[in-house]
Amino acid sequence: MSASNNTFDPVRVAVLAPAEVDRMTGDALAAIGAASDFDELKAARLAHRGNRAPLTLASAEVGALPPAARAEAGRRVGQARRLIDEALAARLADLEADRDRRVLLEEAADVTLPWDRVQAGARHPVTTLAERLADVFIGMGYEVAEGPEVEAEWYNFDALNFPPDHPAREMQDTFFVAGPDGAPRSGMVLRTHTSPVQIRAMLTRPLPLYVVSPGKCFRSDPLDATHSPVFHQIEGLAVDEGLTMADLRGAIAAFVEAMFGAGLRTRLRPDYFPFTEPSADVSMQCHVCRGASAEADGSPCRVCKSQGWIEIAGCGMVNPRVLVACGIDPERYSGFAFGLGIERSLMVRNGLADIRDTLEGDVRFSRAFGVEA
Ligand code: FA5
Repeated sequence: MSASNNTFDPVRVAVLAPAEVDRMTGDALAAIGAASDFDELKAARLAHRGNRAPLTLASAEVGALPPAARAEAGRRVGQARRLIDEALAARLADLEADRDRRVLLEEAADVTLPWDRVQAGARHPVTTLAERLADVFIGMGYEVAEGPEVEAEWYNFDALNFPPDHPAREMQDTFFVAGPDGAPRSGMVLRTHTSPVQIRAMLTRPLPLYVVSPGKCFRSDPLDATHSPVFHQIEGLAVDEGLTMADLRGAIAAFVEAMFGAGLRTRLRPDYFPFTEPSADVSMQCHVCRGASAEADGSPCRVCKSQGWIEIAGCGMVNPRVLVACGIDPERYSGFAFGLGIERSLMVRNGLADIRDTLEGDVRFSRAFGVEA
């Protein structure tokens, strides 16, 4: 600010002269009117109303005028400021209205467009079937238990009463994890079934115990129409006082009816698993011909190959040696277990001829099952 200039005529302080204030106002209004976007308007505001704007600098001179001149100069500058501020506000409102109009047009959603052009992702049918199978047992009071896919041999074989020389341990069935020093074995395997989860559950959960364990398994089986080196199983295990083979039959019958339809009979035939005694394989009446072995037109049933029955699972009463290995008193507790292949169940349930269809990731395959989120 200049020093007090009592002797000066206000009109002679050049920057406060009416013509000069009008010129500054005119410049400002022209710049504001010409601003075609928010950036240009901001630049105009800084240039004409900012700290270094000519009008701001001029208004600093008002205080240096003699009192008589000060009021008039102050009014002039104040009015100029008001005009510029109003112009800024009006231009800002115009630009905002323009932007809103443009956004409305550019971002409008055409609600008449077809909505199903973009394919929604969906889970694989093996996953949804595994969840459905687990849900049947959850509905019967079972809990879901999980275990690692890279498993200790002890859980996968020893604790399940596989003798050391059991053929299932041999290289053709099992992927052994190599040791760190290049040794062919490390004591770890890719689990060959979900049964090791039985052991983990018995070792860690309180009794009585009702668990179901879906999961991925690995075997060095060559890939063909019914075998895959990577597949899924679901395992059920119950350990309680007084459980018998009748409870096992009841659980399996309830499960088959829930998955394949009411009224289908189940059949148990003797089988062998080291971890169950007695052991059985489970078949269900063919859900297509319902045991008639033939289709409605008399041709052989394609699903059960005219057998009338379809094998679906292995099962049995938990071998007392397994209970002992898990620290459970076999005099007090008994248990039953069952396990089935999920891809094979999907094949039976949906009439698939080739397990490889479940592996290839072709969306046309998954789409045929419908989109289940
Ligand atoms: C077992 O794995 C037993 N752990 C099942 C069991 C559990 C029995 C509890 C008793 C008590 P198995 O080797 O039969 O059993 O395999 C079970 C199912 O896994 C088979 O019926 C089949 O559906 C599926 N499966 C086995 N190998 C393959 C494979 N390479 N590809 C696809 N599915 C397979």
